[in-house]
Amino acid sequence: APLERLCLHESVGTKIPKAAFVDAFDGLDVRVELVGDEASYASTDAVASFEPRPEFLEAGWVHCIRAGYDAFDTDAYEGAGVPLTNSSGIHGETVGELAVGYMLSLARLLHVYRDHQGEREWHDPAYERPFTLSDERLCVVGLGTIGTAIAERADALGMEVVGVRRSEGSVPSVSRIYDPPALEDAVADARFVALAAPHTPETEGMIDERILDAMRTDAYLINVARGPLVDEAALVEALETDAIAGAALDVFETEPLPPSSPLWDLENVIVTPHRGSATNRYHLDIAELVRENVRRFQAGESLKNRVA
Ligand code: NDP
Ligand code: 7N6
Repeated sequence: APLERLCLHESVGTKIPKAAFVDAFDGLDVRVELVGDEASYASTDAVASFEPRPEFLEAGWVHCIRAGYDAFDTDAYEGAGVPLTNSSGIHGETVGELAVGYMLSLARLLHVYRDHQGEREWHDPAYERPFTLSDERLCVVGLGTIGTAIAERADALGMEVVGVRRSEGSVPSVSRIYDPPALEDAVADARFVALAAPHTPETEGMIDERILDAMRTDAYLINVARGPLVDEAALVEALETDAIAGAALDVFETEPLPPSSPLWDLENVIVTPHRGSATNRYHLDIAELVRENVRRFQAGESLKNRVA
């Protein structure tokens, strides 16, 4: 049956302004409504949401406004025959630039100077500490939209880029690609290791004590993917014992990061509050994707970014 209504679930409000999101669908040929948890759905409804809800399985199609759809039960969608789509493909620039910002700061100590600025201190770091990114090696784990965007930007800064992913084939700006079982070798010579793979049973805990030990002692870990990819206790241990040099983290095992986490206090760690995709146009990027899929749905074409 053709779609008659596009429901924007209120949970989108945790990441984007709801009214602006509704406006971004101006002129769409189906009715657009902001809905709450009291709503019920029919096969003529599409739902766009940040969080999953069991009742979405009654709809005709569900769109997750995140790239990482690990909170959605894909088996349930497949069982119910309801297509689920995600928002991969739109985070290259936003998350790619964040990763570059992290690397520049870790190399040139912007975060450290900012800490001292609060004390009006003209901070003088150890001479050996700052370095340039040029010629340093970056290992990108997960070479999709985000991983590729990080690789391209690092390449433009003169870095040497290697990467890890399961599928075959070369990736622009990446000089060597390793299979996931060779992760230990892939990270061994890197100054930066950046995580950009989805959270799956296979990637959960992939950065553990063994991998952290394999990293150089002057290496930095960047996580813009999902917290559970990293054994956080092992990471804290590695940071506190100087087994690695530092980290920049946008995602955590528990979010918001609890005030009791030791990560807050480490000078060599940059903590950002899961804002990798947070820019003033995120709602427009998502709306463009959803509009395209409304068009496809109505035309009986296969949906873009279908994940179940
Ligand atoms: P994509 O689906 O485009 O890319 C994911 C990549 O990961 C693919 O190249 C895939 O390649 C690779 N991959 C999958 N499994 C493994 C594995 N076991 N080892 C190594 N690589 C693997 O997703 P995006 O780039 O759009 O997003 C990636 C993740 O980033 C999302 O799933 C989400 O969790 C997170 N994210 C975080 C944001 C933030 O705000 N910080 C914003 C947006 C996304 P292959 O199949 O060949 O292995
Ligand atoms: C912002 C979500 C994703 O998976 O976690 C990120 O896309 C950001 C709505």
